[in-house]
Amino acid sequence: MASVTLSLRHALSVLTLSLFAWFVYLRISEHTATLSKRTVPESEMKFGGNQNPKNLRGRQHVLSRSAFASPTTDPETCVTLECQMPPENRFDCARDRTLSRAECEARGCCYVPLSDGVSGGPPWCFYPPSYPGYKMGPLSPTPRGQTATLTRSTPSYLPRDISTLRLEVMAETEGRLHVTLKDPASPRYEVPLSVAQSNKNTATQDTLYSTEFLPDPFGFIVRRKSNGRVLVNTTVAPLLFADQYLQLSTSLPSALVSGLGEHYTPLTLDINWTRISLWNRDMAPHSDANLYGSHPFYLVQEGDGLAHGVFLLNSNAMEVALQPTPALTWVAIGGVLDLYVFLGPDPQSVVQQYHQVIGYPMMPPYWSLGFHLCRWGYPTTNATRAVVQRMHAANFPLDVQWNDLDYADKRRVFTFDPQRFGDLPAMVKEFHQEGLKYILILDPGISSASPPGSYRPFDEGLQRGVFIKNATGQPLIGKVWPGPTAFPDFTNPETRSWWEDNIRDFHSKVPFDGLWIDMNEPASFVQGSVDGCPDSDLESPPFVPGVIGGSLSSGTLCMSGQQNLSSHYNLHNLYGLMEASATHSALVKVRGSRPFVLSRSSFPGLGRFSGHWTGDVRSDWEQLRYSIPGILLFGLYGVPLVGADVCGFGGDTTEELCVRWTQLGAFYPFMRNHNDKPNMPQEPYVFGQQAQAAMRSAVTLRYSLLPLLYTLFHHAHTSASTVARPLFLEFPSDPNCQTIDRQFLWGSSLLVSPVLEQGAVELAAYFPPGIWYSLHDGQPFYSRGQYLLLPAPLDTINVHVREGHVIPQQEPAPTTSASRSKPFLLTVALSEGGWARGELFWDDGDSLDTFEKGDYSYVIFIVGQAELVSQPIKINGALDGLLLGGVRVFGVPTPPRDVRANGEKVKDFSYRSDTKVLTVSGLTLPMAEAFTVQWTL
Ligand code: MIG
Repeated sequence: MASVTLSLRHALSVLTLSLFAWFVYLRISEHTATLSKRTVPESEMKFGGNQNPKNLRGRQHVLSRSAFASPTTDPETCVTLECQMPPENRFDCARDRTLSRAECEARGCCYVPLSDGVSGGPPWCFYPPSYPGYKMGPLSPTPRGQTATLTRSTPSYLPRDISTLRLEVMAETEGRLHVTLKDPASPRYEVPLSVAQSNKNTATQDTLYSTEFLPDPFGFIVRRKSNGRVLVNTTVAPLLFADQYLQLSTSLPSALVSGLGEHYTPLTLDINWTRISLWNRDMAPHSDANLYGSHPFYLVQEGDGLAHGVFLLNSNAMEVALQPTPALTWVAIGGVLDLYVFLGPDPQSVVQQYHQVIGYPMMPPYWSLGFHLCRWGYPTTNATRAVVQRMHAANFPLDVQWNDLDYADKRRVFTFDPQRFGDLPAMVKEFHQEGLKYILILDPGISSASPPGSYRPFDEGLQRGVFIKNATGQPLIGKVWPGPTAFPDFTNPETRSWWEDNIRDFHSKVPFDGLWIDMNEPASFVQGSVDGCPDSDLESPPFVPGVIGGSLSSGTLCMSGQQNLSSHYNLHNLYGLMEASATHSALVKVRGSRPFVLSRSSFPGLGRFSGHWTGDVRSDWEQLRYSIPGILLFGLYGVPLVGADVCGFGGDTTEELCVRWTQLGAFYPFMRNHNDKPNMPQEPYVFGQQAQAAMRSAVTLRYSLLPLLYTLFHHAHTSASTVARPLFLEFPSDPNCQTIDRQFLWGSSLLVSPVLEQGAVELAAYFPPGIWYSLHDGQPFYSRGQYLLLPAPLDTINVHVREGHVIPQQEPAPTTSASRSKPFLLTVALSEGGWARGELFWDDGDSLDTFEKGDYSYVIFIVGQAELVSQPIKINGALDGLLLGGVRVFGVPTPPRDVRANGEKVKDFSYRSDTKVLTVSGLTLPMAEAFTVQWTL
């Protein structure tokens, strides 16, 4: 025992010495730091202890705060010694601006410049472990969990600290922990998201997590029970909770972080001192910019196949900082801290647990999975008609024709130009007769400058008080396409009904099938309003996250704008979500069938009402490549109906790029070719014959796969699975899949490997272990978990079927209304042992709530021992008259002697011994009835 004590003492003194040596080194290196970007004022460059009284006071906390402080430090030097931590463990105490030593120390923080200090690296001003925080009172039980009071006796450096907080900890489900921190004295703004709460407080022995609380300063730790892993640890840095600055840091168990959109990033984020701002903004996608939507959710792959997620339900402007500790800091400039932790334990379960909170995605109409064609700059109805005709003439599938702003009279929504689009109603009816659908754009800005009596949406809106008001109570006027505009306040129930009235009225003239809600960040061409914005704490908060334009009102409305629920400062990020919700329910009431809404701006929960496109992507190869993580992330965010503008929006496309983009776009859950006004046309028919053929075959391939895609949407709608799926979600324990975002899956069965580089005619694609069959010809690849070089000439997109799966397909046709009655085809990809399984969800494709009402059919296909059996689990008439026309079986080892369907011999079959594919054609088996197809080996 004595020798143990002795050697421990020895170790401690060595530690003290080496810390001292490092301290000296750092102090010296300060002098060399003047060349770096954060210059140290001459007056600050002196040796000596930190005399800041706050820091001295902080000393008494050192022993209770174990994270980085050495318990052995000499009481006389500990103040400085506790600043001696590895740079990656520093948490920034100066997020708002660069501080001098004096300013930093006045905050009670450590100031230790780094000689290699580059802007964007470790902070020079950072919290000491002893930084005074909140003190936690005793935990007491509540019907929903536990609660405690937190008090801060030493003020932070922020204006208007909230010094008493109420902590609530709710074990809502086995895999979901909910922690809130609020002001018990006066209610603060909270996001109006009604959460699917579980009423019961899950018994702690049943949860996948355990929690620990550190009382002084307050912090909490969430562990994964199964392996003790710390998933959340907020004791690494102080909790700050002031009126306009809420900050919570946590360590991360791994550097594999995905989420925190909407940004132009890979699937997993760079955590090397990255700052990410969440603030909805009309901004063409590029790196380091806050884009159209905000999703304060991250998923962490823990490295061993397990994963967890965290959601901060807060709609204020936010900055999230990632650092290589690894750790993450949330900073929100308002609202409350309302945090969910999802325990998985696998990534797909994390996504499901998240969607249980934000809502499962809507079921899209079947036609919306077809090909959409749009551009800004179809000047007339006749030009629009001609596009459709040329698509037909060139034999391209097309389901939905769109118009952009061009249709509107003086660019005012709910009107159409009497000259150029005078016969718009007739055009839409013609499209309907051809089996097409029609969608037009609808911006939220309502023109406020038309003479009174000439534009009803504004006149009535004024009367009904539906617009966002400025600080003096007048409608706030910004500027968008029609000129000066007022902005509907969708948090006001009266606005929703006014919106619905306008949609009904316009729909009675132009029977559109869906609405495209653009500019709903909301975007404005003037900052704040045409009259500027008043001076206030809302307009200039103490801390502004790093947003494009530098100001919160840049490209949007004044923060002091008054809405029914709260200020625009609090509600800005919800604008698109609220508009989507109002538009969705208006379409339900007006059309009575399944709504289609496409929204640019987004927030958690958008997927319940709308799809999303990734905005104004440039027509270039890099943007093509980044569209994959873009759509995959929106799947995690609960918006599975998502795509990028095929062939790119900004700038002229090229033929090769447009072919490759059409091939990839054929596997976006939402596929629309859309183009900016000044650009060269990029409809598929404008290109050369070879390019057209390649595009046609990609779109046709998509149409043949729509029964699978629709079934995947059904699963997303009913069980929150993803449609376009990152490989790591499906193969969580395969380390090779952790960051793959140049390939993706449809559901669990199809692997899509597109060409993303100019001039490439082959690509290296990763195949997780198992057998993968080329969807094209059934050629098998037996992977040990390896890359394979795939040929990919211009006419080819590589798609592989995973062993063990049955893919429901249908003969393609020029529209989905035609393809839906064509014969089905089943593609069977046998496992090593000769098994496979698949499903088909089928309904009328357009009615409301068919699943909820039980008005659908569901068939399971099971294959084993050289027999395919269909099991109609539920039949409602939707499959009546539909036939199975053929079967392809991949991986049949030897030529079958005969093939039987429902016991009767089939003549029409063939077998290829090179690829081991059995093809059975000419079947006429009713899909609504159980059937068997056997092959005898
Ligand atoms: O300020 O409606 O992202 O798809 O074509 C541009 C015109 C407004 C932006 C959309 C884009 C659309 C365009 N809109």
